[in-house]
Amino acid sequence: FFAGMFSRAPAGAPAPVAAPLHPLTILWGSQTGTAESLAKQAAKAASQRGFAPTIVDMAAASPAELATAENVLVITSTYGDGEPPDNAKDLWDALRAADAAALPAALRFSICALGDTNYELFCQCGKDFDEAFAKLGATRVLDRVDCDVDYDDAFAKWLDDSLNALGAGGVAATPTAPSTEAPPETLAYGKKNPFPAPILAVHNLNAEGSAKEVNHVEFSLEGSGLNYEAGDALAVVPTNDPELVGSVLALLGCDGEEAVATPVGELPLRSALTANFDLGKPAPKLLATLKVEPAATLLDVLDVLEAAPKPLPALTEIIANLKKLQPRLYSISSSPKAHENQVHLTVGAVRYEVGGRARKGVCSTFLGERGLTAGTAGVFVHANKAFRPPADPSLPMIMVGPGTGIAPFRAFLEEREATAAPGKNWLFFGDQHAATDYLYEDQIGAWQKSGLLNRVDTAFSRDQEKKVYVQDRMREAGAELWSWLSVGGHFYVCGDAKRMAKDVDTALHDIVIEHGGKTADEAADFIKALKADKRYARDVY
Ligand code: 2AM
Repeated sequence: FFAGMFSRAPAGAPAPVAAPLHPLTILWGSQTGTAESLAKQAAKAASQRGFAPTIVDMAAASPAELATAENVLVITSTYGDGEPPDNAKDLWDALRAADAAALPAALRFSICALGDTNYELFCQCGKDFDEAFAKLGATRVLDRVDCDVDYDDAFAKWLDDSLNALGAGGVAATPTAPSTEAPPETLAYGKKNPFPAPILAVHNLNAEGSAKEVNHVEFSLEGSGLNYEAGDALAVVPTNDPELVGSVLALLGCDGEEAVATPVGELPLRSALTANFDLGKPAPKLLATLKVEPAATLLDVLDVLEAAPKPLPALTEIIANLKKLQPRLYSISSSPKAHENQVHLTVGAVRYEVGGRARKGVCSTFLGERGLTAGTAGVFVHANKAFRPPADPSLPMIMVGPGTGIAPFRAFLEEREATAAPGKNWLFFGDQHAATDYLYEDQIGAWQKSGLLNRVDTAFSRDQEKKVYVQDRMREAGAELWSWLSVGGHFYVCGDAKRMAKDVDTALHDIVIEHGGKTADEAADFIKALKADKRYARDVY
């Protein structure tokens, strides 16, 4: 533990020859920037502990280079359907290829996987890398750690354990700088201290008769010191539906006044269930505590409490097995240059019925139903540096954003309007029906009139017998799409990762083949290069 102390020179002694620094490669795979920022944190901690860290974007890593590394930390997220982040895809493919070259046993690695237990293929990308590294012969120095959305503690422990494991054999700790009297810190607004943002407006963007409910939500950031850019996401701290809280209390046989322990101290049970605990998908340890077999029909904590044999275990035991209520991330739909001190979201309300009970998406219905009465919601900005309008304002922008996927493109277009960017703009939008689901129709129409939007293609899937999707519109306009790409255009996709983004990607490949006169392999290389040039960016979920 104090290994570093021994290498430190006693006061007054001549300075020792510096111990050689341990090289450390920190590989990150990130879709929304979390893994990237954790890689930076890891580098900082590692250099304080005698490593010479290099942060490597997986998009820039090849198996051959990797084979020359000695110590490797891998931090990667998973998104959509157990898929690697876009910047990790090529390395993931290469390491899992049937003919992948072996990695040396001298390559020692430790993997931190980021994920969300609400998804079936939890942390799949991290698991895949772990398996591939081991199979190719590298040496795992620590069991992989899979982090849920509440990753801070698990990540910190993984990092500490990993550096210990990799540094075994005596790493020289660099002496820490002498501490000066630190002024009392006022905690800035951010993840650890969300800003209670006034909710200025909430309105439904769909017309009466729509099957959808998408709300436009406006927050004030005045006085918060929070800044964002078009392309960033906003994290919103929701509260649980009071009716659901009431049903849970009833099953627990509690009136809500009982004091319980929460991550932020002792609170009355009702407040804790409202603001601190996740009443959604139950943790496996809650099922075990309540002696309930896992089943696909158990969607939330209330289902499990209902299914549990009675009498239930003690309240403290149940509470100890609840997950922490997490903030939800939404792509921001405004430009700060168009709305000073404001941030806007475009939030699709999640509602469905299972087992005779109406189910509600926690944050989407919190904002839609109770946003205005709550008056404020805790928010912080989640930067997404990989999703930005072109750095060169004269380059064309092609945006594919069906449904709530329109959100960041409203922000991009507002940004381009506010900065009088000369580049051409093309929007693909789709939804069920033109009459009820054309989100931001007025604003889009005004931009077509003003010339900001050079082209808009809509795909209203259910307005005719045969379904029409955005990728169909792309194919129809393939020649022009190719011409925009060949003059340096940027291509953006936002929305559903599971189907839409995949189909759009396929359409893009087909267009490059057909109109760019390329073979399938050449088209794949062209699109890889687009990604590497940051001209193909996706915000998909
Ligand atoms: P659908 O629900 O009528 O099938 C936004 O939700 C729009 O995306 C809807 O019009 C929806 O159509 C459409 N959509 C569904 N699956 C899609 C896919 N694989 N690719 C593109 N759009 C899709």
